[in-house]
Amino acid sequence: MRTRTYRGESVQAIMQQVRDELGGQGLILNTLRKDDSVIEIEVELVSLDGESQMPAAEEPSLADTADMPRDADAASALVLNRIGRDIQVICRRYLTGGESDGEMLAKGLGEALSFEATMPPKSRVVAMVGPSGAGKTTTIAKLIAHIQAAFDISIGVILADQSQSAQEMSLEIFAQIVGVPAVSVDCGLDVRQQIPEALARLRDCELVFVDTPGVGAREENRLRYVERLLDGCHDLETMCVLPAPSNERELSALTQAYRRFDCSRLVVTKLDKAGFLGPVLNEAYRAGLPLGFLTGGARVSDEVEPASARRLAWMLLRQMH
Ligand SMILES: Nc1nc2c(ncn2[C@@H]2O[C@H](COP(=O)(O)OP(=O)(O)O)[C@@H](O)[C@H]2O)c(=O)[nH]1
Ligand SMILES: [Mg+2]
Repeated sequence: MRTRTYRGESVQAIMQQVRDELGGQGLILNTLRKDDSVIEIEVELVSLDGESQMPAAEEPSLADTADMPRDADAASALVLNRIGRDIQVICRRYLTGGESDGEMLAKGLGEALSFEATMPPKSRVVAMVGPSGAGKTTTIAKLIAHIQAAFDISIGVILADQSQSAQEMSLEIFAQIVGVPAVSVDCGLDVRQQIPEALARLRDCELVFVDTPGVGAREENRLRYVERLLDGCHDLETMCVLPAPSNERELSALTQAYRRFDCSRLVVTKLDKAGFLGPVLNEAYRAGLPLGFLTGGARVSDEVEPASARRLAWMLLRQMH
C-alpha cells in the first residue's frame, strides 16, 4: 500500500493539497491532531484504474471443505479449541460424526450466538462504549464511511472523549473531511444536559454517533460519568466495543461493568490481531449479547463488516493454516 502523509494548519489547506496532487483519488487512512496548530492526515494513494476504494471483505465460501484437515476428528478438535469453552459444547453436536465442514460449524455458531447487524441502526443516536484503545473512535469513522457510501442519510457526531493524544485518530478532523457535523461536549457540571444540548445542535442529522471516553471495568467514577452522560438521551442505542485480543477474565469484567449501559450489541475489534477468537465469542455467549460488527485493521479504510455465523466459521477455518 502506498501512502502519503500531509501536514498543515487546517483541514481545508491539507485537503486542497491532496486534491491538487492526487486529483481527489486519495483514500483517508488516519487523521491526527498533533498539537494546537498541526494537523496530520495520512492518505492512501489509490490507483486510478477504477478499482473499488473500499477493500471488499472476502466472501465466506464454506462449500469447500478441502481446506479442512483430512481427519474429521482432528479438524473438529482444532476448530473447537479456538471457539471457547461454552460454545464448544453446542458446536460439538454439529461437528461430530464426520460432518466437520464449514456449514456445520456455521450452524453450531448460529445456535450458540445471536447476531444483530442491522445498518443503519434503528435508533437515531448510537453511542460506543468500551475500554480505552478498544477501537471506538476508529470504528465510528469506519461506520460513517460505510454508511455514507451505502445510504442517503445525514450523519452527525458527538465528541465526548476529550482525552485524545497526538497518536490517536481525531474523529473531529475525519468528520470535517467527510462533511459530517461534529459537536464537542466537555466535562461540565451538568453532565446529563450535554448530549441533549449537542443533539439539539445536530437536529438535522438523522443518525448521530457518540464517541465516549474509554472506561475500564474497575473505573467506577468514569463508568458513572459515562452512565450520566448517556442518561438524558432518548432514542439511544449503545454498542459495546471489545477488542478480540483480550483475555476471558477481562472481557467478563467489562461486560459485567457495562450492564448499566444496557448495550444492545457487541462490536468486536482487532480481529486481525487475535490469534484466537475463543474468549470474545465465549463472552458474547455468556453475556447474551448479539454480535453486531467485526473490525480488522487500524485504518479507516480497513474492514468493518456485519457479524454472521458464516463469517465467523470462515475465519475460524482460515485460522487453521
Ligand atoms: N489492528 C487493529 N487496530 C485497530 C483496530 N481498530 C482500532 N485499532 C487501533 O487501535 C488503536 C486505538 O483505537 P481507537 O479507535 O483510538 O480506540 P478508542 O480509545 O477505543 O477510541 C489505534 O491505534 C487504532 O488504529 C482494528 O480493528 N485492528
Ligand atoms: Mg477514542
